[in-house]
Amino acid sequence: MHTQVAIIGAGPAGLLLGRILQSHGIGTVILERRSRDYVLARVRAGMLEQGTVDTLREYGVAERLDEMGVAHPTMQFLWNGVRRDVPLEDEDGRRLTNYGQSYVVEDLIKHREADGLPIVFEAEVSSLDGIEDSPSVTYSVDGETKTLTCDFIAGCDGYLGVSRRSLPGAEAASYLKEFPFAWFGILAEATPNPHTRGFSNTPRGLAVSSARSATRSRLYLQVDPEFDITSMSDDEIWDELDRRLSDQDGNKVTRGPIIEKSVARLRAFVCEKMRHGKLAIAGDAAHIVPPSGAKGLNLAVGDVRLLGEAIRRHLLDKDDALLDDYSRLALERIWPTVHWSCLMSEAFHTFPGQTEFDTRRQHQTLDFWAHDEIGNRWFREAMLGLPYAV
Ligand code: RFL
Repeated sequence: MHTQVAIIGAGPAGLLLGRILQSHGIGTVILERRSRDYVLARVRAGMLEQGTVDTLREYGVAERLDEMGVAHPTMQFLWNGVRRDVPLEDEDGRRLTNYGQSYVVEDLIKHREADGLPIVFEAEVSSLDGIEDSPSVTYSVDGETKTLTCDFIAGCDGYLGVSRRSLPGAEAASYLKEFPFAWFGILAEATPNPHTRGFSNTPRGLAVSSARSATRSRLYLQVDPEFDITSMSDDEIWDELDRRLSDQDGNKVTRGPIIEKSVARLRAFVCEKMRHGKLAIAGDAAHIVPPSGAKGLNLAVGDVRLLGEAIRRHLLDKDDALLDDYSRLALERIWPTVHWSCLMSEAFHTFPGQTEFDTRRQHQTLDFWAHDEIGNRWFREAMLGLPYAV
């Protein structure tokens, strides 16, 4: 089989890149190691920057997002038991929107399938070859080994994928920071309580409460990296969320059936080499951020906007200038965003051995973002997202 662009991974990065290339008339095959059901059920991000919403609209995949997305004009911070509203909308009306990543993925898959374009599920890619001049991808499906030849490979296969490992020089250009905690996330059929939304800094650790839709809540607790997901009953989870999220007015989270639980280690990672020859990586394959900044999906969107245009010029105009500049331009958005996500983590979590002095410094940071004009402007700009290179 031959295609113009082989895309590895049917996460937001791979699926959106497929959609962007489709709009230029460029053929793609998406290879995804997981089943269709697994990909659709995977619960992750939920906070979309205005640029992400606009990009999904631009490529015609935002009908349901426009119907179901929940506007997020302010953000709530809770510390010392007091909840504060932090304005998030800017003068141009840019704001954040809550809409689950699983919905974004489902919208992209359904459009692709309706257009008759190929996604091969349960196709595990094992190696990439010929990336200097005549690329090919080896994968196995139904126990059979197959080869896909192509003009270009887009590695959108996440942090643990095969693409970055196949990119010469990537490892030497990679930087990793591990945080000493994890996030225990639950998804619940519970109408989000607007009075307990947001991020909470408490002596018991961080908690986060957000809306996935009008009837679904996504909540997180800071836990130890080795946390055992079976160690807390549902009632104990809700009690702990209430301890960390209740405020001066006694507002409590709305409870409901918990339909998903997961634990994620907090890491930050950047690979500065994002392209070699006819292989480029994008999204979590190239960088990951701690979820406290809510930036992973949004960064992936920025990457594939740029990469889609660079591949278009490479294949259709025979112009490699943008592709040659891909890593540099992408990193102009990536590093500040990774830095921001780390600052958010440092302001909200309880670190091992944390002293009262450290806690008071965290409160100073939160106070600056919430109440100081310059601090709030900085916070808003970071949360709303940096402009795109193209
Ligand atoms: P993905 O989504 O990991 O998709 C990669 C795909 O590649 C497939 N794959 C392979 N396929 C074939 N062959 C192989 N050898 C393969 N190896 C891997 C995988 O099965 C998968 O389907 O990466 P992508 O597309 O770059 O998207 C990145 C986002 O998923 C990620 O950054 C966000 O979920 C991060 N994130 C958040 N981002 C936000 O923008 N806003 C948020 O509010 C937000 N909250 C979060 C988050 C991530 C979290 N976790 C789970 C770490 C909250 C959490 C808890």
